[in-house]
Amino acid sequence: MAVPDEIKRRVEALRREIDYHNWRYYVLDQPVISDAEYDALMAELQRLEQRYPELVTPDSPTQRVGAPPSEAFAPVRHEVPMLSLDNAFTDEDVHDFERRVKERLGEEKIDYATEPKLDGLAVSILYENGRLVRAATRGDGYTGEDITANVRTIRSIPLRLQGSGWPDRFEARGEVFMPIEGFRQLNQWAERHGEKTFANPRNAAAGSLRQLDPRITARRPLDFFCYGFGVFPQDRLPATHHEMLETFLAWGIPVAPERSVVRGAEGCLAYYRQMLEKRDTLPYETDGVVYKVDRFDWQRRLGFTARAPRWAIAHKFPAHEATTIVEDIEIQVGRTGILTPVAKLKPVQVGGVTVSSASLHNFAEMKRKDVRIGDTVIVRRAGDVIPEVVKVIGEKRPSGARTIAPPTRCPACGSEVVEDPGGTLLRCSGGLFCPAQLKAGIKHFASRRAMDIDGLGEKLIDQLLEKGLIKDVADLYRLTVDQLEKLERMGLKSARNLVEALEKSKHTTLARFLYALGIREVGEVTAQILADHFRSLEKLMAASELELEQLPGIGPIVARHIVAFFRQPHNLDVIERLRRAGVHWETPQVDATPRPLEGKTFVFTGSLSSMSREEAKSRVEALGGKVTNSVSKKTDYVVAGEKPGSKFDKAMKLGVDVLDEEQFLDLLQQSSPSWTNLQETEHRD
Ligand code: D41
Repeated sequence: MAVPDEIKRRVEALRREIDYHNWRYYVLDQPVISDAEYDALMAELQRLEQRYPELVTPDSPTQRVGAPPSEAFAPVRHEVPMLSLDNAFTDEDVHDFERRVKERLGEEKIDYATEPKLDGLAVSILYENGRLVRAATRGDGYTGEDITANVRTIRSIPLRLQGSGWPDRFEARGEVFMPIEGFRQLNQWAERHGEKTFANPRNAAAGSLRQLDPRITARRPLDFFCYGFGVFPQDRLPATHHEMLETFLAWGIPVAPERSVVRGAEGCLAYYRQMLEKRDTLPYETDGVVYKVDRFDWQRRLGFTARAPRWAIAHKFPAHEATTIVEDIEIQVGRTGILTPVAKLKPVQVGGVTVSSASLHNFAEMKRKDVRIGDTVIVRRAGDVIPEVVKVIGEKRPSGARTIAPPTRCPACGSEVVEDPGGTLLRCSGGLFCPAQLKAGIKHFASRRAMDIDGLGEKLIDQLLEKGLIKDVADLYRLTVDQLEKLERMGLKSARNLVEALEKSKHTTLARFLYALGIREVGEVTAQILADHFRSLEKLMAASELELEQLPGIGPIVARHIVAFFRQPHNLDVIERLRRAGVHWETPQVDATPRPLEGKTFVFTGSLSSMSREEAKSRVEALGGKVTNSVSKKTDYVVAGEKPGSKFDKAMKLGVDVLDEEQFLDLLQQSSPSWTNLQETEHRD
């Protein structure tokens, strides 16, 4: 049976339209239709292709995951070698580079195209007659591997080009990378499912591209920015690199938005500083910037050395990772007594900051990574997270490298150490008799989201405790300018400021006050729930476990901690003295039924085993949340059941929180009045 012409035309029109919207969405980040409209187009195309399989072509937007898993990657010889880049590390190096360029060209005013240097993998993508026909890794620069099937799954890379005027045959070259948010999601997912996590976005991108099964690659949040070309007819080139990039963009090939054109080495350095400043806020990891002589005729005159062009240079940022030595492993005691092993490091510069310690998270993690005193380790500090030990360099372990055993006594107070029910955490049982817990508790009390006492830092708390000026948080309000002024690194001015900050902190809210008390398992969310419900401290203090358990998100464990806290004579005394010192708050306004998911938008994909979609929807709505059908940046949660669809991939791409069924049930439990058993994440100090 022949396919009717109108069907053929409709299929073609749908593909053009979907390609266009893909480009608007993934490359320009300027969609012109809603996700629902897009989904409808895709659904129509899929329906028609199912009905008329003879119409399916490899470049149809439905065919991103086309090829079956392969045995190995075939070698690809690069017709135009993929050169490497020389590096500059200092301003001086950049000036030297420009001096060489000027000398060779005999020109004074040089414009440079500048772009971020992405930390990913270089690939070359061949287009023939506007269609993606092959993609290859860089390999050794001369021979790479055929990764066409995997590259086709990267949504921002067009299978068919937009616009017009492309040469019959050309290569776009650029960097495949994994955006930071997608990397976080991927690792979180892997961790929850007991799978291997990746050390950094680059490794994750490499691991994803190296998959022999493109269905796996398709699940990975990969992206691509083009930075140049390989095969390309000489007579079709524009005059400059930056025009070339604009041309690629018009054909639907993504390029980095942060690109620019600058004049001279000074312009390059200004760009460098600007990008370094922005570095931690960019959605992808960079290891530097690249400067390229903008004019192609000048590039040709400059030519190449054996391995790299003379017209380009990479100016590296300080590394996010560094190698150093573990000099000691200390045990820190947090506010709730949790013992955390911390690696004390030989100080090292990481990403422009001196790092001398890195968290090992817990003893299980320390054992898994097998970190020992004397080891050479790789430490990593990306964005604004706490530095961590990525891995031990095994070959460099000295013969005497020592492990430390999980302690049976608290290193700060000697109290017995108990294992948390979960099994991974160890805890000091000393409570407020433990000076380390006391100190962390005071720090928490003063913290911004608790009583917000400006200027009361760790060092100062140390001094106050040492000098016996305070024994608990209530004593803070008896401190005088006179006493404070005499402390180290304090002056009259700081002493006055602190007393003023203390005075100001007295006016607070019940929720903040409850949070500041540091009751176990009572984080900000629970404190708010308690404040909203009881509206008076006295009523809360008189509540029974049973009564507390009736509240949304409060389970037996939390209830027990709350009751136990208010039974401690010491705690009652501190509260009494705080109130006598003048700590006060307004009675919170009455609130109607709690709507803990108010303002939150959910999207479901795949099937849930414990309830139907309908039921899941009504559960979310009962708690004030909203359920929609398509994922966008405004979506708060995507709930992925069995066999999730494209919404899952999209969530990964956009960095939307993805919950599996278990996490979703947890969230419902935490939020719901009838289901009780909150496990609020404990804030460790
Ligand atoms: O972002 C990058 N990693 C990047 C890499 C970039 N922005 N530009 C690059 N330009 C080149 C030349 C000048 C040779 C076309 C590169 C690379 N090369 C490159 N990446 C890996 C090896 C070389």
